[in-house]
Amino acid sequence: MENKQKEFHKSRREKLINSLGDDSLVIVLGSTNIARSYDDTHRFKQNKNFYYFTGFNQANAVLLLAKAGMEVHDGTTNKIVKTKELLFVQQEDPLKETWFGRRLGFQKVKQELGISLGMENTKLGDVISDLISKDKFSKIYISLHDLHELDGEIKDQLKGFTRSWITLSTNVQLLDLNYIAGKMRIVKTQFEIDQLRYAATVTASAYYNSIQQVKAGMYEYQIQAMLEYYYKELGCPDVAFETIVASGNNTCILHYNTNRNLIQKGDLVLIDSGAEYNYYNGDLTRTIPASGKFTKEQREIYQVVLDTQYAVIKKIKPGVKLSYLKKYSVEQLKKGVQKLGLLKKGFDITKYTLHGVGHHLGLDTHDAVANKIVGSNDFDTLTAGTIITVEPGLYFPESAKEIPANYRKIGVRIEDDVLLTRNGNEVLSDALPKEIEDIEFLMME
Ligand SMILES: [Mn+2]
Repeated sequence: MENKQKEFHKSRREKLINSLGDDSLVIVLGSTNIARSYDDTHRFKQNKNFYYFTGFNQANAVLLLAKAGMEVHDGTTNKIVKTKELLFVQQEDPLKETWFGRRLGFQKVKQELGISLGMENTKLGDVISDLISKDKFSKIYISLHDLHELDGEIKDQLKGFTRSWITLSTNVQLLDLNYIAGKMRIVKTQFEIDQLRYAATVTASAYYNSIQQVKAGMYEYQIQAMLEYYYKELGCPDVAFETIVASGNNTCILHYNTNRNLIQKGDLVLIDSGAEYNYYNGDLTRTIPASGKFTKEQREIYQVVLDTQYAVIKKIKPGVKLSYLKKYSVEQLKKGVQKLGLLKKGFDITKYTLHGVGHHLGLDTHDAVANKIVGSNDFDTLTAGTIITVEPGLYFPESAKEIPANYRKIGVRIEDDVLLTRNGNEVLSDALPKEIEDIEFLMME
């Protein structure tokens, strides 16, 4: 791992323990492999909080942190050592490594990851019992969700710990790590901004290259294949989430990702996708005409969404609330639809806007935030260094009988990734066209 990245994760561990007292022990659980079918597993994804504090992407690992230090037996020197950070990793195993991939090994933890001490995860159970029995810690931070979902080697190691809760919890406060980790993750460091900028740039380039090749007669998944080819070609080995390529009436299904339909002449094609770079995510949406030219109706709806997106982005600067942006976005969309005269007076636009205006973006595509809570919570007010998506949409499905028939089967969403700067904002995906003329130009044969 590069020094810059090591420094970043180290700074996160230090910030976390410095915000806690000497009486606190932090247990950060990594992910394990999840079954897909028979003996096949899903592609391994590290737990995002664990990644944030370690940068380590192998399975069945656990990080312990304590500001006051932990006294443990170091297997390498055979001495009792005191450490503020301790990473448990999988045991080296030549046979398993031949089948499933290399393991770091506990002795390389310090050199490779910059974490003071490494140990084999077979010792986790004993170390935790020992630390707790010394009565030094009156607060234990752990993710309740991850603990509940726990599986594999770590589950076995933590059996004693979870069994001890009945007596432990009357003496020790068990606190959810997700809340403080989420609060930290909301404001991005320069290192994170660099990763997110790269993810957004690669995503934008892949869209630029793919949009030019879209035609009626293709299957939705063929567009997905092109996009994801360019992500990989440009240095992003994975996607942020399942790519959405929706044509025709499918544009009105928000998380449509079956991508199996044949694209028809005259369809709109809505593409919502993102490249993942170093675990950081891009998330863009463009809506384009399959035949290269928007129809009059598509153009009208598209322009309302585009004008709304511009108007919302203009409002983004430190101090603005995400809940306000959502309200403002819906108002703008409503005004635009009203002007077109598509609906009777007193209509409910939210039937057609369906979702909020955007979300925080980071290690998670919907980043570690309770974005449904509005009002005075920690995450609603945006500050410099936060990154959000801005993605207004209008969706008029085939079944929307109160809309004139030629305006149905039209779903439009336009999404960009926006960084809050000290005085305003910067659209990280600004290079990707979204004006009607620019898209039509790009799609010209
Ligand atoms: Mn999004």
